[in-house]
Order: sequence, then structure tokens, then C-alpha cells
Amino acid sequence: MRDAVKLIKVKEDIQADNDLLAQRLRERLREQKTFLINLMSSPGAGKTSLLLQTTGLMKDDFRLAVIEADIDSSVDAERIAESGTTAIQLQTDGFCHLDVAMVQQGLDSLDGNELDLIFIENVGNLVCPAEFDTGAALDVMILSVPEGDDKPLKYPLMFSKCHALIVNKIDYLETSLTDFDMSLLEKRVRKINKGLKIFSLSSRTGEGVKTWTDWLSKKVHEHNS
Ligand SMILES: Nc1nc2c(ncn2[C@@H]2O[C@H](COP(=O)(O)OP(=O)(O)O)[C@@H](O)[C@H]2O)c(=O)[nH]1
Ligand SMILES: [Mg+2]
Repeated sequence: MRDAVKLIKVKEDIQADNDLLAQRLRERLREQKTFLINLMSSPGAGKTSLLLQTTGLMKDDFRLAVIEADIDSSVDAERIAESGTTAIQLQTDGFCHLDVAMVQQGLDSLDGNELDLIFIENVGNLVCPAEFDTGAALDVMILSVPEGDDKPLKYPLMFSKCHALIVNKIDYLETSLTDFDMSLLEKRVRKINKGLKIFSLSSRTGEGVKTWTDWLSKKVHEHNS
């Protein structure tokens, strides 16, 4: 008979190490008075568009920067930099999420001590980024109207991990191009995450964006004071 095979659950070990590093990073950033926010969504939900709107409204009040993450491109960082906000691009070279070590590399290349607010645009997907704590003070998911109101049923972990949900592209609701049901979405979300803060806005028209930035500004002040 063969010897019993030793089983090592690599993923669990990696996640436990990452969780510890994330906790330490969160504490360090609190002492340093830098608010780190992690934006997650599927590709195309509007992360970069919302970042352009958000940084535009907040950059007079906060010293801010953006860490962009993509598997293999720098187009998003270029869009942000063109708008006048400091941006760096992390290329994950195939990885479908950011972990703390990668975020730390991004922070190292920014002068974190001089910044009040740093946004992470995580790699676009609704699975892996939900599994890895980045050390951010706030995790935010963006769901866009064309993706449908059934996503809480399909990606419950993402909805359970986030502190806020932004429903983007609400300009579609005024057209016949969608059957998205906002109250059904809310009902589905509440089953997973009762306290989740929900914003609905359009990064295209700007509708609802100020409600989001006012709330975020308050969070940053609370954290950094
Ligand atoms: N109609 C509409 N289109 C949007 C809105 N926000 C983003 N888009 C478009 O959606 C596409 C993907 O947006 P992008 O910000 O690059 O998404 P990301 O991949 O999540 O960063 C672009 O063509 C945007 O112009 C919105 O609120 N309404
Ligand atoms: Mg983007």
C-alpha cells in the first residue's frame, strides 16, 4: 500500500499570510493618515470612468493618487494621468487580482506620506479580487446596469466583502435597453450584506456622483483625523 500523501492547502496558507500583511498595512496607513480605497468590478463596469469623476471632484480637498492594476496594459493609468492626477500602473502579468505585496509595490513608488487618499483600481473581475484583502480601509464594488440585477446571486462573496456598492450607468434605466430592476437588486444584496451602503450614479452624465464623493470625503476625514 502506498504511503498516505501529505496534503498542503497552498491557497489557504497564501491567504492567511496575505490577511496578516493586509492588517498590518491597514494599521500603518491609519497611523500615516492615508486612506486607501479598493475599487472592484467586472471589466467595463466603469471603474476608470468613475475614478475620473471622483478625483475631479475631490482633488481640491485631498492630496490623492491612483494605483491602476491590469493584467497587461497601461491605458487606464494614462487616462488618469492625462486628467492631472498622479497615477501608476501595476501590471500583474496574468494574475487576476492584487494582493498586499503588489499594493505595497505601488505604494512604494508613490510618496505615501504626502497623500491623504489613494485609490486602487483592482483587476477587472468579480471573483479573485474578492478573495484577497489589499489592506484598504474601504472595499467598494461597482456594478453597472447592463450587467444585470442577478449578479448578487452569482458572485455573493464580492457583495459580502464590500462596504459600499455603486450601481453605475443608471443612464441606461431611462432607455428601453435594459430590464434592470433596482429594487430587486437591493433585495438580493440585502440577503447577503444587510448593511451595505448603496449608491446609484452615472459616470457618463455625472448624476449621483456628488452624493458618493460627499460620503467618501466624510469617511476620509474620519479616518485621517
Ligand atoms: N452609458 C454609460 N457608459 C459608461 C458609464 N460609465 C462608464 N461607461 C462606459 O463604459 C465603458 C467602460 O468604462 P471603464 O471606465 O473603462 O470601465 P472599467 O473597465 O471598469 O475601468 C466605457 O466605454 C465608458 O465610457 C455610465 O455611467 N454610463
Ligand atoms: Mg479601467
